[in-house]
Amino acid sequence: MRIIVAGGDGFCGWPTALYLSKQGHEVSIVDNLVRRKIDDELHSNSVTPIATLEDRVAKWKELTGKEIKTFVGDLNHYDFLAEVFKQTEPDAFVHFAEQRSAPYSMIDREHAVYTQSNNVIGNLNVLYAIREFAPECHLIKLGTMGEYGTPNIDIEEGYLEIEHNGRKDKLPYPKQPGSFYHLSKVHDSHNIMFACKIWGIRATDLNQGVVYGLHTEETEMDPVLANRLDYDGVYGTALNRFIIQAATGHDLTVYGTGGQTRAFLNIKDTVRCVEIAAEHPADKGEFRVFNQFTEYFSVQDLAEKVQKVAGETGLKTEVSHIDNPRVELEQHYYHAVNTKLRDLGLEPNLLTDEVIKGILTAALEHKDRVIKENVLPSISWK
Ligand code: NAD
Ligand code: USQ
Repeated sequence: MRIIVAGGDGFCGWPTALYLSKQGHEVSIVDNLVRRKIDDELHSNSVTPIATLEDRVAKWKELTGKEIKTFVGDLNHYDFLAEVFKQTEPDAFVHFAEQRSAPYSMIDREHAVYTQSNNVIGNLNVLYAIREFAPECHLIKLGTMGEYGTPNIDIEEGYLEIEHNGRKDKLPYPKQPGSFYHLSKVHDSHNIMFACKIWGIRATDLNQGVVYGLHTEETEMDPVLANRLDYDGVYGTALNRFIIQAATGHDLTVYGTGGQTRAFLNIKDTVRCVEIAAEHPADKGEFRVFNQFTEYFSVQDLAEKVQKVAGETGLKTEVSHIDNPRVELEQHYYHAVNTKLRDLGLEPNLLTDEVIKGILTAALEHKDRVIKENVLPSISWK
Protein backbone atom coordinates (compact mmCIF):
# COMPACT_ATOMS: atom_id res chain seq x y z
CA MET A 1 0.00 0.00 0.00
CA ARG A 2 0.99 3.62 -0.46
CA ILE A 3 0.70 5.08 3.04
CA ILE A 4 1.15 8.65 4.25
CA VAL A 5 2.18 8.97 7.89
CA ALA A 6 1.38 12.55 8.91
CA GLY A 7 3.21 13.45 12.11
CA GLY A 8 5.85 10.87 11.14
CA ASP A 9 8.63 12.74 12.95
CA GLY A 10 6.82 12.41 16.31
CA PHE A 11 6.78 9.91 19.17
CA CYS A 12 4.10 7.61 17.71
CA GLY A 13 4.54 8.51 14.04
CA TRP A 14 8.25 7.76 13.64
CA PRO A 15 8.15 4.13 14.87
CA THR A 16 4.93 3.62 12.88
CA ALA A 17 6.55 4.88 9.66
CA LEU A 18 9.51 2.52 10.17
CA TYR A 19 7.30 -0.45 10.98
CA LEU A 20 5.03 0.07 7.98
CA SER A 21 8.06 0.55 5.72
CA LYS A 22 9.53 -2.71 7.03
CA GLN A 23 6.30 -4.52 6.18
CA GLY A 24 6.86 -3.49 2.55
CA HIS A 25 4.50 -0.51 2.32
CA GLU A 26 5.50 2.57 0.37
CA VAL A 27 5.66 5.13 3.19
CA SER A 28 5.76 8.92 2.96
CA ILE A 29 6.15 11.10 6.04
CA VAL A 30 4.45 14.50 6.26
CA ASP A 31 5.52 16.69 9.19
CA ASN A 32 6.09 20.40 9.77
CA LEU A 33 8.59 19.65 12.58
CA VAL A 34 6.65 21.91 14.96
CA ARG A 35 7.18 19.51 17.86
CA ARG A 36 10.92 20.18 17.71
CA LYS A 37 10.19 23.94 17.76
CA ILE A 38 7.91 23.51 20.78
CA ASP A 39 10.86 21.92 22.63
CA ASP A 40 12.69 25.22 22.05
CA GLU A 41 9.67 27.25 23.18
CA LEU A 42 9.48 25.24 26.41
CA HIS A 43 13.29 25.11 26.87
CA SER A 44 12.89 21.35 27.00
CA ASN A 45 14.09 18.28 25.13
CA SER A 46 13.66 14.58 24.56
CA VAL A 47 15.52 12.38 27.07
CA THR A 48 16.90 10.44 24.13
CA PRO A 49 18.93 12.43 21.63
CA ILE A 50 17.00 12.49 18.34
CA ALA A 51 18.52 12.81 14.89
CA THR A 52 17.07 15.14 12.24
CA LEU A 53 14.30 13.69 10.08
CA GLU A 54 16.68 13.80 7.12
CA ASP A 55 19.31 11.75 8.94
CA ARG A 56 16.70 9.35 10.27
CA VAL A 57 15.36 8.37 6.85
CA ALA A 58 18.88 8.27 5.34
CA LYS A 59 19.96 5.82 8.06
CA TRP A 60 16.85 3.71 7.47
CA LYS A 61 17.69 3.51 3.75
CA GLU A 62 21.29 2.63 4.51
CA LEU A 63 20.29 -0.19 6.88
CA THR A 64 17.33 -1.65 5.00
CA GLY A 65 17.47 -0.36 1.44
CA LYS A 66 13.96 1.00 1.94
CA GLU A 67 13.09 4.55 1.05
CA ILE A 68 10.76 6.72 3.14
CA LYS A 69 9.88 9.93 1.31
CA THR A 70 9.56 13.07 3.41
CA PHE A 71 7.39 16.14 2.88
CA VAL A 72 8.16 18.90 5.35
CA GLY A 73 5.12 21.13 5.59
CA ASP A 74 1.93 21.95 7.42
CA LEU A 75 -1.47 20.23 7.05
CA ASN A 76 -2.94 23.69 7.50
CA HIS A 77 -1.46 24.75 4.15
CA TYR A 78 -3.88 23.22 1.70
CA ASP A 79 -1.73 23.85 -1.41
CA PHE A 80 1.11 21.91 0.19
CA LEU A 81 -1.22 19.08 1.23
CA ALA A 82 -2.78 18.94 -2.25
CA GLU A 83 0.68 18.54 -3.78
CA VAL A 84 1.49 15.71 -1.35
CA PHE A 85 -1.72 13.89 -2.36
CA LYS A 86 -1.01 14.38 -6.07
CA GLN A 87 2.52 13.07 -5.75
CA THR A 88 1.80 10.10 -3.48
CA GLU A 89 -1.75 8.92 -4.45
CA PRO A 90 -2.21 7.33 -1.00
CA ASP A 91 -4.27 4.22 -0.22
CA ALA A 92 -4.18 5.15 3.47
CA PHE A 93 -3.54 8.39 5.35
CA VAL A 94 -2.40 7.82 8.94
CA HIS A 95 -3.00 11.05 10.80
CA PHE A 96 -0.84 11.66 13.89
CA ALA A 97 -0.04 15.30 13.04
CA GLU A 98 -1.65 17.26 15.86
CA GLN A 99 -0.69 19.22 18.97
CA ARG A 100 -1.16 16.44 21.50
CA SER A 101 -0.42 17.83 24.95
CA ALA A 102 -3.36 18.60 27.23
CA PRO A 103 -1.28 20.92 29.48
CA TYR A 104 0.10 22.80 26.43
CA SER A 105 -3.46 23.48 25.30
CA MET A 106 -4.28 24.90 28.76
CA ILE A 107 -1.36 27.39 29.02
CA ASP A 108 -3.42 30.39 27.91
CA ARG A 109 -5.81 31.60 25.20
CA GLU A 110 -3.12 31.59 22.49
CA HIS A 111 -2.15 27.98 23.14
CA ALA A 112 -5.77 26.83 23.26
CA VAL A 113 -6.48 28.62 19.98
CA TYR A 114 -3.32 27.22 18.41
CA THR A 115 -4.17 23.68 19.49
CA GLN A 116 -7.72 23.76 18.22
CA SER A 117 -6.96 25.56 14.95
CA ASN A 118 -3.91 23.39 14.21
CA ASN A 119 -5.79 20.18 14.94
CA VAL A 120 -9.31 20.88 13.72
CA ILE A 121 -8.41 22.80 10.55
CA GLY A 122 -5.53 20.47 9.69
CA ASN A 123 -7.89 17.51 9.93
CA LEU A 124 -10.56 19.30 7.90
CA ASN A 125 -7.98 19.94 5.18
CA VAL A 126 -7.12 16.22 5.17
CA LEU A 127 -10.81 15.37 4.70
CA TYR A 128 -11.08 17.80 1.76
CA ALA A 129 -7.85 16.49 0.21
CA ILE A 130 -9.12 12.91 0.40
CA ARG A 131 -12.37 13.97 -1.21
CA GLU A 132 -10.62 15.93 -3.97
CA PHE A 133 -7.59 13.76 -4.79
CA ALA A 134 -8.02 10.25 -3.34
CA PRO A 135 -11.67 9.42 -2.60
CA GLU A 136 -10.85 5.72 -1.96
CA CYS A 137 -8.10 6.58 0.54
CA HIS A 138 -8.70 5.23 4.07
CA LEU A 139 -8.26 7.86 6.77
CA ILE A 140 -6.72 6.34 9.91
CA LYS A 141 -7.05 9.10 12.46
CA LEU A 142 -5.52 9.15 15.92
CA GLY A 143 -8.19 10.07 18.39
CA THR A 144 -7.99 9.59 22.13
CA MET A 145 -9.70 7.64 24.91
CA GLY A 146 -9.91 11.02 26.65
CA GLU A 147 -12.73 11.98 24.28
CA TYR A 148 -15.03 9.92 26.50
CA GLY A 149 -13.87 11.33 29.83
CA THR A 150 -14.72 9.25 32.88
CA PRO A 151 -18.48 8.52 32.77
CA ASN A 152 -20.11 6.44 35.48
CA ILE A 153 -21.06 3.73 32.95
CA ASP A 154 -19.06 1.39 30.67
CA ILE A 155 -17.29 3.09 27.74
CA GLU A 156 -18.22 1.43 24.45
CA GLU A 157 -16.29 1.60 21.16
CA GLY A 158 -17.55 4.80 19.62
CA TYR A 159 -21.28 4.17 19.73
CA LEU A 160 -23.90 3.54 22.40
CA GLU A 161 -27.26 1.82 21.94
CA ILE A 162 -29.89 3.76 23.82
CA GLU A 163 -33.59 3.48 24.41
CA HIS A 164 -35.44 6.73 24.98
CA ASN A 165 -39.19 7.20 25.31
CA GLY A 166 -39.80 3.73 23.90
CA ARG A 167 -37.56 4.17 20.82
CA LYS A 168 -34.05 2.79 20.20
CA ASP A 169 -31.04 4.14 18.33
CA LYS A 170 -27.26 3.62 18.10
CA LEU A 171 -25.68 7.03 18.65
CA PRO A 172 -22.15 8.40 19.04
CA TYR A 173 -21.00 7.74 22.61
CA PRO A 174 -21.30 10.93 24.73
CA LYS A 175 -18.09 12.94 24.95
CA GLN A 176 -16.82 14.61 28.14
CA PRO A 177 -13.21 15.56 27.39
CA GLY A 178 -10.94 17.14 30.00
CA SER A 179 -8.87 19.76 28.16
CA PHE A 180 -8.98 22.03 25.11
CA TYR A 181 -6.64 19.49 23.46
CA HIS A 182 -8.97 16.57 24.17
CA LEU A 183 -11.86 18.72 22.91
CA SER A 184 -10.03 19.22 19.60
CA LYS A 185 -10.18 15.45 19.11
CA VAL A 186 -13.93 15.45 19.71
CA HIS A 187 -14.36 18.18 17.11
CA ASP A 188 -12.24 16.14 14.68
CA SER A 189 -14.39 13.06 15.26
CA HIS A 190 -17.54 14.99 14.47
CA ASN A 191 -16.05 16.44 11.28
CA ILE A 192 -14.86 13.02 10.13
CA MET A 193 -18.20 11.38 10.84
CA PHE A 194 -19.99 14.06 8.84
CA ALA A 195 -17.54 13.79 5.91
CA CYS A 196 -18.04 10.01 5.81
CA LYS A 197 -21.78 10.53 5.67
CA ILE A 198 -21.87 13.19 2.95
CA TRP A 199 -18.91 12.20 0.73
CA GLY A 200 -18.60 8.48 1.35
CA ILE A 201 -15.12 8.75 2.86
CA ARG A 202 -13.85 5.66 4.70
CA ALA A 203 -12.39 6.42 8.13
CA THR A 204 -11.19 4.75 11.30
CA ASP A 205 -10.91 6.81 14.48
CA LEU A 206 -8.37 5.16 16.76
CA ASN A 207 -9.26 6.28 20.26
CA GLN A 208 -5.86 5.67 21.74
CA GLY A 209 -5.00 5.53 25.44
CA VAL A 210 -1.79 6.89 26.95
CA VAL A 211 1.22 5.41 25.16
CA TYR A 212 4.27 4.23 27.12
CA GLY A 213 7.71 2.96 26.17
CA LEU A 214 9.90 4.27 23.38
CA HIS A 215 11.59 1.40 21.57
CA THR A 216 10.33 -0.79 18.79
CA GLU A 217 12.42 -3.40 16.97
CA GLU A 218 13.06 -0.85 14.24
CA THR A 219 14.01 2.16 16.38
CA GLU A 220 16.50 -0.03 18.25
CA MET A 221 18.45 -0.87 15.08
CA ASP A 222 20.66 2.22 15.38
CA PRO A 223 20.97 5.27 17.68
CA VAL A 224 20.11 7.51 14.69
CA LEU A 225 16.71 5.78 14.54
CA ALA A 226 16.02 6.39 18.26
CA ASN A 227 12.55 7.56 19.21
CA ARG A 228 11.87 10.68 21.26
CA LEU A 229 11.03 10.28 24.96
CA ASP A 230 9.20 13.11 26.71
CA TYR A 231 9.47 13.71 30.44
CA ASP A 232 8.60 17.34 31.12
CA GLY A 233 5.44 18.54 32.88
CA VAL A 234 3.94 19.53 29.53
CA TYR A 235 4.56 16.62 27.12
CA GLY A 236 5.67 13.81 29.46
CA THR A 237 2.88 11.29 30.08
CA ALA A 238 2.12 9.39 33.26
CA LEU A 239 4.04 6.11 33.13
CA ASN A 240 7.04 7.27 31.07
CA ARG A 241 7.31 10.31 33.31
CA PHE A 242 7.35 8.21 36.49
CA ILE A 243 10.09 5.97 35.10
CA ILE A 244 12.26 8.94 34.10
CA GLN A 245 11.63 10.52 37.50
CA ALA A 246 12.83 7.30 39.15
CA ALA A 247 15.95 7.32 36.96
CA THR A 248 16.82 10.87 38.00
CA GLY A 249 16.07 10.51 41.72
CA HIS A 250 12.98 12.71 41.56
CA ASP A 251 9.88 11.86 43.60
CA LEU A 252 7.12 10.32 41.48
CA THR A 253 4.56 13.05 40.87
CA VAL A 254 1.11 11.57 41.45
CA TYR A 255 -1.44 14.38 40.98
CA GLY A 256 -3.92 14.47 43.88
CA THR A 257 -5.01 11.14 45.35
CA GLY A 258 -3.96 9.18 42.25
CA GLY A 259 -7.23 7.31 41.75
CA GLN A 260 -7.44 8.71 38.20
CA THR A 261 -7.68 5.69 35.94
CA ARG A 262 -6.61 5.80 32.29
CA ALA A 263 -6.22 3.33 29.44
CA PHE A 264 -2.63 2.53 28.39
CA LEU A 265 -0.70 0.71 25.68
CA ASN A 266 2.88 0.03 24.68
CA ILE A 267 4.29 1.93 21.67
CA LYS A 268 4.90 -1.51 20.13
CA ASP A 269 1.14 -2.02 20.08
CA THR A 270 0.49 1.46 18.62
CA VAL A 271 2.39 0.55 15.46
CA ARG A 272 0.65 -2.81 15.17
CA CYS A 273 -2.82 -1.29 15.71
CA VAL A 274 -2.22 1.12 12.84
CA GLU A 275 -1.13 -1.77 10.63
CA ILE A 276 -4.27 -3.72 11.57
CA ALA A 277 -6.47 -0.74 10.73
CA ALA A 278 -4.68 -0.29 7.38
CA GLU A 279 -5.03 -3.98 6.49
CA HIS A 280 -8.77 -3.88 7.24
CA PRO A 281 -10.04 -0.60 5.79
CA ALA A 282 -13.38 0.84 6.78
CA ASP A 283 -16.14 0.54 4.18
CA LYS A 284 -16.99 3.46 1.96
CA GLY A 285 -18.93 5.98 4.01
CA GLU A 286 -18.19 4.14 7.26
CA PHE A 287 -16.98 6.04 10.32
CA ARG A 288 -15.48 3.27 12.40
CA VAL A 289 -14.18 3.70 15.95
CA PHE A 290 -11.68 1.42 17.70
CA ASN A 291 -10.64 1.87 21.31
CA GLN A 292 -6.87 1.48 21.08
CA PHE A 293 -5.48 0.39 24.45
CA THR A 294 -4.57 -2.87 26.13
CA GLU A 295 -4.96 -2.29 29.89
CA TYR A 296 -6.00 0.37 32.34
CA PHE A 297 -4.42 1.50 35.57
CA SER A 298 -4.80 4.21 38.17
CA VAL A 299 -1.85 6.60 38.32
CA GLN A 300 -1.24 5.49 41.93
CA ASP A 301 -0.92 1.86 40.73
CA LEU A 302 1.56 2.92 38.08
CA ALA A 303 3.65 4.90 40.53
CA GLU A 304 3.79 1.89 42.88
CA LYS A 305 4.81 -0.44 40.04
CA VAL A 306 7.63 1.91 39.05
CA GLN A 307 8.71 2.34 42.68
CA LYS A 308 8.96 -1.45 43.07
CA VAL A 309 10.97 -2.05 39.88
CA ALA A 310 13.23 0.94 40.57
CA GLY A 311 13.80 -0.43 44.09
CA GLU A 312 14.90 -3.79 42.66
CA THR A 313 17.39 -1.93 40.48
CA GLY A 314 18.82 -0.22 43.56
CA LEU A 315 17.08 3.13 43.09
CA LYS A 316 15.29 4.52 46.12
CA THR A 317 12.12 6.28 44.98
CA GLU A 318 9.35 8.09 46.85
CA VAL A 319 5.80 8.50 45.60
CA SER A 320 4.59 12.01 46.35
CA HIS A 321 1.05 13.33 46.03
CA ILE A 322 1.19 16.86 44.73
CA ASP A 323 -1.64 19.33 44.22
CA ASN A 324 -3.51 18.33 41.09
CA PRO A 325 -2.98 21.06 38.46
CA ARG A 326 -5.92 19.67 36.45
CA VAL A 327 -9.65 19.65 36.95
CA GLU A 328 -10.55 15.95 36.87
CA LEU A 329 -12.15 13.27 39.03
CA GLU A 330 -9.59 11.57 41.24
CA GLN A 331 -11.87 8.68 42.20
CA HIS A 332 -14.26 7.28 39.60
CA TYR A 333 -15.67 4.23 37.86
CA TYR A 334 -13.72 3.10 34.78
CA HIS A 335 -14.52 0.25 32.46
CA ALA A 336 -13.85 0.55 28.74
CA VAL A 337 -14.39 -1.96 25.93
CA ASN A 338 -11.47 -2.73 23.56
CA THR A 339 -12.44 -5.85 21.62
CA LYS A 340 -12.36 -4.65 18.01
CA LEU A 341 -8.57 -4.54 17.52
CA ARG A 342 -8.19 -7.79 19.47
CA ASP A 343 -10.73 -9.44 17.17
CA LEU A 344 -8.65 -8.32 14.18
CA GLY A 345 -5.50 -9.92 15.58
CA LEU A 346 -3.83 -7.57 18.08
CA GLU A 347 -1.69 -9.53 20.55
CA PRO A 348 -0.99 -7.08 23.37
CA ASN A 349 2.41 -6.39 24.88
CA LEU A 350 1.29 -6.05 28.49
CA LEU A 351 2.95 -3.98 31.20
CA THR A 352 5.35 -6.25 33.06
CA ASP A 353 8.24 -5.48 35.40
CA GLU A 354 10.55 -6.37 32.50
CA VAL A 355 8.94 -3.71 30.32
CA ILE A 356 9.31 -1.08 33.05
CA LYS A 357 12.94 -2.15 33.50
CA GLY A 358 13.55 -1.75 29.76
CA ILE A 359 12.27 1.84 29.73
CA LEU A 360 14.18 2.55 32.94
CA THR A 361 17.40 1.35 31.30
CA ALA A 362 16.90 3.78 28.40
CA ALA A 363 16.12 6.59 30.85
CA LEU A 364 19.20 5.83 32.97
CA GLU A 365 21.40 5.86 29.88
CA HIS A 366 20.43 9.44 29.07
CA LYS A 367 19.42 10.77 32.50
CA ASP A 368 21.96 13.61 32.36
CA ARG A 369 19.92 15.20 29.58
CA VAL A 370 16.92 15.71 31.88
CA ILE A 371 16.44 19.39 32.75
CA LYS A 372 15.29 19.10 36.36
CA GLU A 373 13.34 22.41 36.40
CA ASN A 374 11.04 21.01 33.71
CA VAL A 375 9.85 18.01 35.68
CA LEU A 376 7.20 19.49 37.99
CA PRO A 377 3.92 20.57 36.36
CA SER A 378 3.68 24.32 35.84
CA ILE A 379 0.36 24.69 34.00
CA SER A 380 -2.91 24.89 35.89
CA TRP A 381 -6.39 24.26 34.50
CA LYS A 382 -7.96 26.79 36.87
P1 NAD B 1 4.11 14.18 18.85
O1 NAD B 1 3.91 15.59 19.21
O2 NAD B 1 5.35 13.48 19.30
O3 NAD B 1 4.02 14.04 17.25
C1 NAD B 1 3.14 14.77 16.46
C2 NAD B 1 3.88 15.16 15.20
O4 NAD B 1 2.99 15.91 14.35
C3 NAD B 1 5.08 16.06 15.47
O5 NAD B 1 6.23 15.54 14.83
C4 NAD B 1 4.67 17.43 14.92
O6 NAD B 1 5.77 18.14 14.40
C5 NAD B 1 3.66 17.04 13.84
N1 NAD B 1 2.62 18.07 13.58
C6 NAD B 1 1.81 18.69 14.48
N2 NAD B 1 1.00 19.56 13.85
C7 NAD B 1 1.27 19.45 12.52
C8 NAD B 1 0.74 20.08 11.36
N3 NAD B 1 -0.21 21.01 11.43
N4 NAD B 1 1.24 19.75 10.15
C9 NAD B 1 2.23 18.82 10.05
N5 NAD B 1 2.77 18.19 11.12
C10 NAD B 1 2.29 18.51 12.34
O7 NAD B 1 2.81 13.38 19.34
P2 NAD B 1 2.59 11.81 19.51
O8 NAD B 1 2.74 11.48 20.93
O9 NAD B 1 3.36 11.07 18.50
O10 NAD B 1 1.04 11.72 19.16
C11 NAD B 1 0.63 11.47 17.83
C12 NAD B 1 -0.88 11.44 17.74
O11 NAD B 1 -1.39 10.40 18.57
C13 NAD B 1 -1.55 12.74 18.21
O12 NAD B 1 -2.62 13.03 17.35
C14 NAD B 1 -2.04 12.40 19.59
O13 NAD B 1 -3.18 13.16 19.89
C15 NAD B 1 -2.35 10.93 19.48
N6 NAD B 1 -2.22 10.23 20.78
C16 NAD B 1 -1.02 10.23 21.43
C17 NAD B 1 -0.91 9.58 22.66
C18 NAD B 1 0.35 9.55 23.46
O14 NAD B 1 0.34 9.04 24.60
N7 NAD B 1 1.47 10.03 22.96
C19 NAD B 1 -2.05 8.92 23.19
C20 NAD B 1 -3.25 8.97 22.49
C21 NAD B 1 -3.32 9.62 21.28
N1 USQ C 1 -0.74 12.43 35.90
C1 USQ C 1 -0.19 12.35 37.15
N2 USQ C 1 1.13 12.68 37.29
C2 USQ C 1 1.91 13.06 36.26
C3 USQ C 1 1.34 13.12 34.97
C4 USQ C 1 0.01 12.81 34.83
O1 USQ C 1 -0.86 11.99 38.13
O2 USQ C 1 3.10 13.33 36.47
C5 USQ C 1 -2.16 12.07 35.71
C6 USQ C 1 -3.00 13.18 35.10
O3 USQ C 1 -3.53 14.03 36.08
C7 USQ C 1 -4.06 12.38 34.37
C8 USQ C 1 -3.35 11.10 33.98
O4 USQ C 1 -2.18 11.01 34.77
O5 USQ C 1 -5.09 12.03 35.24
C9 USQ C 1 -2.94 11.04 32.51
O6 USQ C 1 -2.19 12.20 32.20
P1 USQ C 1 -1.09 12.16 31.04
O7 USQ C 1 -0.35 13.45 31.04
O8 USQ C 1 -0.32 10.90 31.11
O9 USQ C 1 -2.00 11.99 29.73
P2 USQ C 1 -3.05 12.96 29.06
O10 USQ C 1 -2.91 14.36 29.49
O11 USQ C 1 -4.40 12.33 29.19
O12 USQ C 1 -2.59 12.91 27.54
C10 USQ C 1 -1.87 11.81 26.96
C11 USQ C 1 -1.34 12.29 25.62
C12 USQ C 1 -2.51 12.66 24.72
C13 USQ C 1 -3.45 11.48 24.62
C14 USQ C 1 -3.89 10.99 25.98
C15 USQ C 1 -4.65 9.69 25.92
O13 USQ C 1 -0.47 13.40 25.80
O14 USQ C 1 -2.03 13.03 23.44
O15 USQ C 1 -4.58 11.84 23.86
O16 USQ C 1 -2.74 10.72 26.78
S1 USQ C 1 -5.96 9.62 27.09
O17 USQ C 1 -5.42 9.87 28.42
O18 USQ C 1 -6.57 8.35 26.96
O19 USQ C 1 -6.87 10.71 26.73
